[in-house]
Amino acid sequence: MDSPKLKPANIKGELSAAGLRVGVVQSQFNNFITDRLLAGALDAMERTGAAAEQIEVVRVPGALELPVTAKKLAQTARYDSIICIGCVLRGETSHYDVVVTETARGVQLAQLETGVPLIFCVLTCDTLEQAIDRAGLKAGNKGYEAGLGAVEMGQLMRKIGKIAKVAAPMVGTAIGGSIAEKRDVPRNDAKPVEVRRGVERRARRR
Ligand code: INI
Repeated sequence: MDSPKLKPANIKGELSAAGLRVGVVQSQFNNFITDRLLAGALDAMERTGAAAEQIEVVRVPGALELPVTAKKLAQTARYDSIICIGCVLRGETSHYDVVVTETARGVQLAQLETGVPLIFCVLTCDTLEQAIDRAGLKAGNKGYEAGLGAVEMGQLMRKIGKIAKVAAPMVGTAIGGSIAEKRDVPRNDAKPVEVRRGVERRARRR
């Protein structure tokens, strides 16, 4: 296969916390684990340049309370991204499955509804040992990964937001220059339908 000559715009969020505001929702259930996940997330954000004033931590009783709280925070438009921290450990009954499924579903729904990235940092483990391994031992610290994810997604959303402000629908303006100009693609200057209707109404009145 020939190596392609296409050089598409490469849009990525930088791993720099500059200018970001990040919310963290921490579940208190199994806080022996979630405290370590929180520490990992804060460590990652500190290493990417965040100051304490840029981060707010909200505590909730258990994983099931993460979605509604993260959604409420997202709706304030105060945060570029929000980390949801929890730890669900399998017990003897099917309760585990309910908590895991509904928490994941709720967080996913909330981020789609609000458009604010909600970083899912909820460990779902069969044993405490598995959770410990993922909260700073053998398997790293998933909180640290979540902290990096929150910074990267926060910056990415800002970038996409800036592009959207100057871009026409369909063919947009990429960072550092216009894709339309570079590729000789006609710029789409179409106004949204509502705007066009307004213009037509005003024209008829004249
Ligand atoms: N919440 C957790 O965060 N982890 C668990 O392991 C867990 N278990 O096993 O029950 C858990 N349950 C509580 C749940 O999240 C709610 O807080 C509770 O049901 C009240 O709504």
